[in-house]
Amino acid sequence: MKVIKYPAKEEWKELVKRPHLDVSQLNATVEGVLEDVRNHGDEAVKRYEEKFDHAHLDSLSVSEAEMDEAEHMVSAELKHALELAHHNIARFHESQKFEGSKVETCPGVECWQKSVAIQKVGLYIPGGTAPLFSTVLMLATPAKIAGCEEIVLCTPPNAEGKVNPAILMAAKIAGVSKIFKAGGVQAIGAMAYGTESVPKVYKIFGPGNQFVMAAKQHVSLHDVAIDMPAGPSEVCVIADESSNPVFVAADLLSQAEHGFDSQVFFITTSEEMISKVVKEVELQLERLPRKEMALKSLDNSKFILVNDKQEAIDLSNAYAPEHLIIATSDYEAMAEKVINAGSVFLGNYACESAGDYASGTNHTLPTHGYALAYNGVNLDSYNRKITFQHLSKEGIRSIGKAVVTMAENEQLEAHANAMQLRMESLGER
Ligand code: HSO
Ligand code: ZN
Repeated sequence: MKVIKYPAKEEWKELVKRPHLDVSQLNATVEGVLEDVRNHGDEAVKRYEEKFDHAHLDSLSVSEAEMDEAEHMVSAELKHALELAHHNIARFHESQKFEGSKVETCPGVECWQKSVAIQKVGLYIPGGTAPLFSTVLMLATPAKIAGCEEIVLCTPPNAEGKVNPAILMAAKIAGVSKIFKAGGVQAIGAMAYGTESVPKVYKIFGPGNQFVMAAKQHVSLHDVAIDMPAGPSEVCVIADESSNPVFVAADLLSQAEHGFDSQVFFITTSEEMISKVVKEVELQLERLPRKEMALKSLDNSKFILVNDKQEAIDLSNAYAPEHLIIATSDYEAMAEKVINAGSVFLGNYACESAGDYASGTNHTLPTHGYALAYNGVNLDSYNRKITFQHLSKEGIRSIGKAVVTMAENEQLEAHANAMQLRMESLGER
């Protein structure tokens, strides 16, 4: 933990910097695997599964029998938890449905938007140290609500060729149509290009390691859309003298346990709070099975003492955190001032874990400062807004002359002509 007291504004730029994420040295490997998958389909995917996941697969698809088996392996308690989370995520994302209305911009000129679901989407769920079945709910639930016809999910199998049962259970609850045993770059390639068994999709969602990130970036150049650029997960907690140091420490640790590169940022107006939180972090850390991971990321964490609340929120806005917890007594007033963040948690009880799992908001959020320009996954991530327009004869009279004048001034005679002909047909000139 690095404690920084009253940093000058000129130092902020350095303070909010994330470690440089350069995936370019992985590009040669990643592009090689992608090309192989593009050219050799299932055969290449299976070969890389053997190589990287040590899984020998006859088929990439998860069968009905495997789905049933998984259902029996998941405890009733976890099933209920998944159902509760799914219910809340569905409720919140259903409330995001777009109600477009027709607008008459001029007499006889009507314009409107319609939200239309992307037909085929691909979801990537990493395996690794903690299989994130919650991410299945976060990605598949809005896809289903949006009305995507095909929801494909890829996730790596273990060495026995099996997928984590909770991932399968979550996929079933959220309504995923097809599940494949494929991880890493080969999974991204399979969904971007399509193979004999994996359908090609139009947009790929989901987190992953640096190889997956590089692969998503690469396929997004020509072949498929992606949800957003991604980096290590991060949290910023703002506290004052009224905050609960036990809760604050727990929230910082919940972020730190994600990975050795997780970003933990703590801003406070109270010097006393810093020492209380540091003490609590040390205490709680001892009880964590992922202590080593948390310790590494805490090493890079920053605990910052600022002069007042305005400075606290300004610094947070400059950092643009993926998650922002405002645990101060005046959280409502401070929330009004948030302009850059992925998802905001207010008060002493809104811990990040609530949003990570079950409150209803999405946990796929912009990291690495991308919150300056991106938002997290929501219902719109699975839709396109298609615009429509209709012009009546009156509409031609309303805007015809303006269109012709503009076209002529852009020296685009064919454009002018397309309108001119219609005007003439109505006896206009
Ligand atoms: N905090 C992660 C999501 C997550 N946490 C999944 C636990 N499981 C990124 O928002
Ligand atoms: Zn988390």
